[in-house]
Amino acid sequence: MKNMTEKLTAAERDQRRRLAWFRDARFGMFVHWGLYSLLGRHEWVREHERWPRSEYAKLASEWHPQKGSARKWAKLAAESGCRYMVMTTKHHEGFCLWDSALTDFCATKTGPGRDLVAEYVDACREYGLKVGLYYSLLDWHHPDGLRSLKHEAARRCFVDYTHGLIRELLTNYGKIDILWYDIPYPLDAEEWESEKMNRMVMKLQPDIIYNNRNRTEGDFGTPEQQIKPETGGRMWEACMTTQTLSWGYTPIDGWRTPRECMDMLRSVASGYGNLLLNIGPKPDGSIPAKARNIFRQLGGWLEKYGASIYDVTGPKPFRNNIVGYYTVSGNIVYMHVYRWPGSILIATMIANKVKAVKFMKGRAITFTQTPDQIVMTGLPEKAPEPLTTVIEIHTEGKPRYRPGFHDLPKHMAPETLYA
Ligand code: JFZ
Repeated sequence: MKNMTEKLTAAERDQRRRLAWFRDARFGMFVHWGLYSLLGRHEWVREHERWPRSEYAKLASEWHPQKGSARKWAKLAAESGCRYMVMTTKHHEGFCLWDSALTDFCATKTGPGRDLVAEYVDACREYGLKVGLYYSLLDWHHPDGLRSLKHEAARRCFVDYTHGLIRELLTNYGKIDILWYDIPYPLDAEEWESEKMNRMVMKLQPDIIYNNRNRTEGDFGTPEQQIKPETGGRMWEACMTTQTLSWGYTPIDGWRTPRECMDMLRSVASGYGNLLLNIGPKPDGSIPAKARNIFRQLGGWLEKYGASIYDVTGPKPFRNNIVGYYTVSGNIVYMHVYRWPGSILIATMIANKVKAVKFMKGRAITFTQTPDQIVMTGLPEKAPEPLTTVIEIHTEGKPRYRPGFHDLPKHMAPETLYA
């Protein structure tokens, strides 16, 4: 990212404006819901089990989700400290969850008999959440979804269909905050007409942000199932499952623990990115209990310690280590201690004089400071907060970094370090 004093192009300035809310959003809820939810064996079930097109399509008439489902997700998301949601409006299976004029393979003309995207968008707004729409470019249902690779006439037809569906989504539901493209197989950017697609998106929704999965750079990166900050200040969002086995609903037990999900949250905060944490609702729309519990626990923790996660900058140049991940806000360095070391804890890298050390929302901590270390003593043997304990280190002035052995260029290296 260029700093404030550098000249930005108009496009960069506009991107910065559009991304402003997203930079500090930190936590969102991803929802994978579609015909695959009925089978409960992964959202790729049609492909994994090689379902014939017509057999799979019959599921559409068997799907009868309950009214008010989206409101329950949005309520849970809002109560859990999420600031946005993203829902699959069409996954690879090709079924459109909204009222489309371009296909009959959609929610209003089959079993559901209702516009599930409209219900979702309304629910997000009711709970003050930003609205994200996931859209898979890859389409197993459309006859030209694969043929488009080899035949120009098929490509023309399929690309028109694709741009048309995206146009519907961004025209008929008011303000949309995120367009979350997925898998651009089988075409390349030129064949998808991705630049033109983005121009249409921006024209319909001038404030929207979109990701990088239509073979263009997009506004943010999307590391998947890994917390890997983008370099150069580019905004990023890690999408992660609460269930190791599947994004879509499955009754098979592969649940992550709340603690593992907490680890994701402190990691993204420390890398100045966002976490989009997934639920796969059951076909009726209800949320699996284990997923609900994960969100509730993170929500409870955030209610208390949210200030160390939202509206902070990443640790740069503070580096994470096995016990402590750092975030910074004003004159406070927050240490997120995930693996509690016992009665003594050592913080490093802070060049400023430390004025006070304390448990966030708790008691003061006794410490001594040398030029390189802040040694905290008299700590409990067990982690006071099992999900992650937050320690506040209050510095005199804005936190500055004290370099270590590996940070210094040769000419600056002192004779000895850590003396
Ligand atoms: C895709 C989908 O296939 C999957 O079902 C789910 O919706 C997920 C969020 O996105 O899966 C991907 C997409 C991109 C990568 C890996 C899996 N990737 O870039 O490594």
